[in-house]
Amino acid sequence: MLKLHHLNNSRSQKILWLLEELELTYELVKYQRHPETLMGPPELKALHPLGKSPVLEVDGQLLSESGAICDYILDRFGNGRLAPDPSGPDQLRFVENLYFAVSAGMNPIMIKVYCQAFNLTGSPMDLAADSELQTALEYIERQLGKGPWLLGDLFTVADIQMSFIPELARTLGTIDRYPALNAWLLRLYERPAFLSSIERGGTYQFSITT
Ligand SMILES: N[C@@H](CCC(=O)N[C@@H](CS)C(=O)NCC(=O)O)C(=O)O
Repeated sequence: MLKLHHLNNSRSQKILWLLEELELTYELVKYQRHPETLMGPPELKALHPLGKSPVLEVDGQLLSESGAICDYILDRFGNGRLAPDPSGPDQLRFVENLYFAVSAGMNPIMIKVYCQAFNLTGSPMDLAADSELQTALEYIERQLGKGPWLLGDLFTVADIQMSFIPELARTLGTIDRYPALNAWLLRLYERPAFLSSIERGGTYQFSITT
């Protein structure tokens, strides 16, 4: 039995979307951010020592970290869907994208978020993070030159995971200078599984259309 512990307006939306893409049966447990601090509620902190969302519960066992959750779901339930042929030419970039989306791609965003919170906007640290963030966005933009998705014609879980980076980047500054990336996000939002994830999870304020 799969249960997704889902925080509103968070990267947990990506896992919800992945579950919908794979048409899996799962239970959804919803948590709401505090309206002012935006932190997760105490129930989420009590659930898992890391206190973050998403958390996937599998037959009573808990798995935190969105990257690990994606890996687990795809390994166990993917049956080759949403991924390239592991021995084919796209596998290396696929894996790179998946890890980048939860590590180096997110780091400058988190640094900028903290700079904003602690009145360090415009500081050397903020500017360095901004430069790293532009590199990340450029990396996505360049990959979209060969087709509708990051791996050309093949839609994969990397598209889902990576979409969180420009969505958050937009809350920190403009992403208008990346036309392919903007068109890709709009294309992603048209996927039926994305729409059902919104139906099930509720509004998602990081969508570039909100
Ligand atoms: N590296 C973790 C980060 C998880 C994370 O920071 N989740 C945020 C939402 S995007 C959260 O739970 N925030 C609520 C809080 O910190 O109280 C992952 O990829 O799952």
